[in-house]
Formats: sequence, structure tokens, C-alpha cells
Amino acid sequence: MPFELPNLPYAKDALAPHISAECFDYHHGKHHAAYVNKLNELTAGTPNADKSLEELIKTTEGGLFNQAAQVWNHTFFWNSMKPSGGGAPTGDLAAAITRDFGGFDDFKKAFSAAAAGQFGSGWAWLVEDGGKLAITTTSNAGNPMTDGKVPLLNLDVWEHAYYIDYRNARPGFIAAFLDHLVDWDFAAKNLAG
Ligand code: MN3
Repeated sequence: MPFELPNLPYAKDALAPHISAECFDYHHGKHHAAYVNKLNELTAGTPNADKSLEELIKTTEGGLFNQAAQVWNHTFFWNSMKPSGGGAPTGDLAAAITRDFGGFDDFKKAFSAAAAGQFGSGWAWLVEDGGKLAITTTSNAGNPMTDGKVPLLNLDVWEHAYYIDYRNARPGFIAAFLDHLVDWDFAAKNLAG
């Protein structure tokens, strides 16, 4: 099968108590795996089986887009976090956040509000858009690459991302992501391109 489920970049209990091993059993082991399996079904025996996820995201729509984007979005999300992450970025990324949001606290408020305000299933993103940083949200499987933006980090706000550990309290999950999990080195690497 051309598309494979990547391993988590850390042990499944490494982000506890903020994200539990049980959550990863479902979110990575069931949800992410299902997107990979469905993408393999949809592309089997077609030229799309030889394309990259990025190509599929930029050139398809409907069911095929949904599966390809969800595979990419989840791998990107696992890499947007690390054990003992969170806090403020440093270096060029910190300077860009101050330049474009006014300061790190202003960024946190804006990102939290966007992530909490995404109605229904979707994603919150920090992106680079025409040389400036911006916060955006997408519905369902949406990915800002389709609008020419460069993803720097993302946060899954589908209910399946937090219901095991936070039940309905999405804001608690968002706060844990920003305070304890986000990997600013990953975002800085994406900004540097
Ligand atoms: Mn998810």
C-alpha cells in the first residue's frame, strides 16, 4: 500500500496527562489509521496512488481530498507537539509573532479564540501567508495549503481529539496544547522552509 500510517514521533504516553495514551490509541491507532486505509482504497489501481499527499491535497476534492488531507493534517499535528513543549518561542519566530500579533500573549489569545470558535470539526493553524504570520481555521479536513499558505503548526479541534481526556471542554485542551505541548522548534523549522 503506497500510503502508510507513520509512527508517533514520541511514545503514546509521552504527552500525558495532557493527552493520554488512551486518546492516542483511538486518535492515532483508529482515526488516523482509518484515513490512511481509506486513502489506499480510493487510490488503488489509479495514478493517484503514485502522488504525494501534498499533490493530492492541491489537486483533488471530495472524498479523496478529505482522506489525503486528514492523513497529512494528523501527521503534522503529532509533529506540532512534543513532551515538555509549550511556553513561548524564541529567535526569528518569536520576533515574527511579536511583529504580526503584537506579542506572544496576544498571539495566544487570538489562537485560543480561533480554535475555540471553530464551529464543529476542523483545525486551527499558524501559517505564513505572503511573508506574514497569520492564524486561520479550516473546517473538516481543510488545509491552508490549498489557499497558498504555509502551515507552521496545527491543532486538531475535532471532538475525537479531546473527548477522551477533556470531554466537551475544548478550551481546556487548547490551553494544554499552548502551555505544555506545542513544539515551537517544529514551527520555526517550517517558517525557515
Ligand atoms: Mn483528528
